[in-house]
Amino acid sequence: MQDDSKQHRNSKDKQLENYRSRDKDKKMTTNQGLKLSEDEFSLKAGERGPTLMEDFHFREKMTHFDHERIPERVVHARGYAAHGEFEVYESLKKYTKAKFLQEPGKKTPVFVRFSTVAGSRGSGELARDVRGFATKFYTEEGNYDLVGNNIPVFFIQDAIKFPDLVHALKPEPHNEIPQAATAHDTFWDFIANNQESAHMIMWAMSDRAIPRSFRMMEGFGVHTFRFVNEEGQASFVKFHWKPKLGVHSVVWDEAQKLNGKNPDFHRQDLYESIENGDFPEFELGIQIIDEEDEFKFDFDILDPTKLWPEEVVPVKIIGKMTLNRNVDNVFAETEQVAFHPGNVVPGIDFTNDPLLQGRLFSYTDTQLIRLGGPNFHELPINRPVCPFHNNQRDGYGRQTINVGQVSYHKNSLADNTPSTSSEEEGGYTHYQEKIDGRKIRARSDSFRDHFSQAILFWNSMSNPEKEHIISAFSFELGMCKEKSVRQQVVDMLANINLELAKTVAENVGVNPPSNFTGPQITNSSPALSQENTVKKTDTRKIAVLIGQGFNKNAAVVIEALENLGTMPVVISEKQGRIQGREGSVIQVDQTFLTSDSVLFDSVYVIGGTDVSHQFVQDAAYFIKEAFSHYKPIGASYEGAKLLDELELPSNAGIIKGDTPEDFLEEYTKAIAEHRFWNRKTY
Ligand code: HDD
Repeated sequence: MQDDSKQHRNSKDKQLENYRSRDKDKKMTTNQGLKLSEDEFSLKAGERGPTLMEDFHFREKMTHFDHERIPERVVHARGYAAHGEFEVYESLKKYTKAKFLQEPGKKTPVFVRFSTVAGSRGSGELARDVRGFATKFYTEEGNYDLVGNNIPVFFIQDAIKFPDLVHALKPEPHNEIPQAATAHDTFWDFIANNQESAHMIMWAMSDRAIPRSFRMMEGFGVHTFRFVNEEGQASFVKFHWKPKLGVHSVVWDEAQKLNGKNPDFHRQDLYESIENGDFPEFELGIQIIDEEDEFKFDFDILDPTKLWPEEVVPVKIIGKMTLNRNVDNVFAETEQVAFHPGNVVPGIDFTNDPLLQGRLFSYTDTQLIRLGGPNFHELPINRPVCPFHNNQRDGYGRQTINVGQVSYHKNSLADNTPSTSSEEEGGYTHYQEKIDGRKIRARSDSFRDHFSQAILFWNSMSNPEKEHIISAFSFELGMCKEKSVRQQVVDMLANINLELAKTVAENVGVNPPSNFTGPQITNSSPALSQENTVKKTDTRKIAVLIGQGFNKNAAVVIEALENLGTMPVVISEKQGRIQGREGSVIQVDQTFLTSDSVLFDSVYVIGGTDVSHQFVQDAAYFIKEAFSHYKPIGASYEGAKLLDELELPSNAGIIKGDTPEDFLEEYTKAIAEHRFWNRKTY
């Protein structure tokens, strides 16, 4: 639980404190402050008679309940958020005048909401889907929102197609099936008929779409934005969040099982890591392209289906975000937070990316319906930490009491205030980009290459990653009923890689294309492969399978694992304490019934001399499942024997040993490795 007595950690927290209500130990009242004498029985005409209309308490309580729900977000409905802070490593003065990026060491409060895109508010979190990664910086110059995803490109190039994309990916309208999944005809029909999606669909079918944790995914601003410095000089910028724990994923079979075993797997992981003090950290990176270099690339930097390969435009790390506080109330904060890519501060500006331009309209519009009117900026979570004054007035749920008779500009009665600010005073001025063009509904020719970067992505994948992509396409298309849709997608894949297209075609029963039809692209970008990511043991969850008569030294290994930053969870047949040899005792955290291998990163088998047949059976199932998901497996004492008896088809990632000295180094290395793709499974 949060410690209320703690000093307020930053300016946002201090502001939120004004709105917190602590109801424990208080007297119950109506919303009018009237103390209540009874809250269980409605007011009736006689003990067995009808309820009376005059029962204001019943009416108030019931009416409020009847109105408790608000519309869920049209996309990104399923999300989870946390508070934190962003600290700048080095001044970005050279590129931007944004105040929160000027001084090394400066800290800015942030609120981050992670989400899936397609599913409803209650859907499983392990859907194969893009993840939203939206950050609100509460800066001294107003709120700056970086509303990104965990994939650096997007499906479409122009915002006018967003409703089509979303209609296609949401459950089909005639039967509202399937929930939180793109494995259905309309989505793939959209992809095949809107081939600008080729690059993004490769990412969406890659391991990126089934992250192990919100803490282990990258975030991207996607669009090209503009930095403007004090001298008015502009440069193009792309934003990256890099997780300190590296980028890691689960496997598809595991994801599907997780959705059943624990549909809250990602939020629980985030919530618990923050409660445990293992604060998730992401470094902020920027890629910069000078204005004069706008046309030096073989792609259009305004095209949101293109990334800037890190090997061509390096990512410069400029700061770090630490998520260090869970919300007090999910509805008040996570649900009511309103992001908007148009929330910018001086020094950050837009470009003419047509997807970004459309987003600049959509977000305010959606909040108006979702949050019920134009005053959502007054909700505590959305309030800037700096003062805000203007002549906007009234509307549903207005909270501010604007004092005085004047609510217009210009005026003389209030000395023409609130007054505007000059640029020097911090007034926002739009970058004076020269625009010269005809009014036209068209796509720029420079946006027409849909396949080069899809190929670059494919070329950059390791073999296991390529296999996962093939399986993902085969699964998703395999769920499409219309053969023509499957065929069209496979034909589209022939523009990316022939082997990919042919294998998928065979798997989904359509004609394999005979020729490669895309551009000749041979380069790759190693930064895109998860094989090259950071590999660490920190906070990895280990299922420790332990039974009656366990070796008394087991506790030493478990403690050592804990000291190495992993999170061992003791699992046995029954809850309570179990007896080891020579008087040793251990407390069981979970049972085979309440737990499952998919909830863990690794299994460590200890066993015992007095275990039952049931224990052996349950442990065998647990181990085999972890094994088939390529997870590292450790074993000591009787556990090693149990493992031998299973005759697993491969030794890759299987570490045995009885003492911390002969075992831990190799085992923790295996845990950091995450998965052993070279393992031959069943
Ligand atoms: Fe969007 C929500 C990210 C394109 C319209 N979007 C939303 C959220 C994220 C993104 C992370 C959830 C924010 C939260 O947690 O509350 N969206 C993106 C990215 C895009 C993108 C990275 C492409 C680069 N979005 C996009 C387009 C449009 C929208 C082209 C419409 C023109 N997005 C919305 C929305 C949502 C939204 C309908 C739903 C809920 C909300 O805004 O607050 O307005």
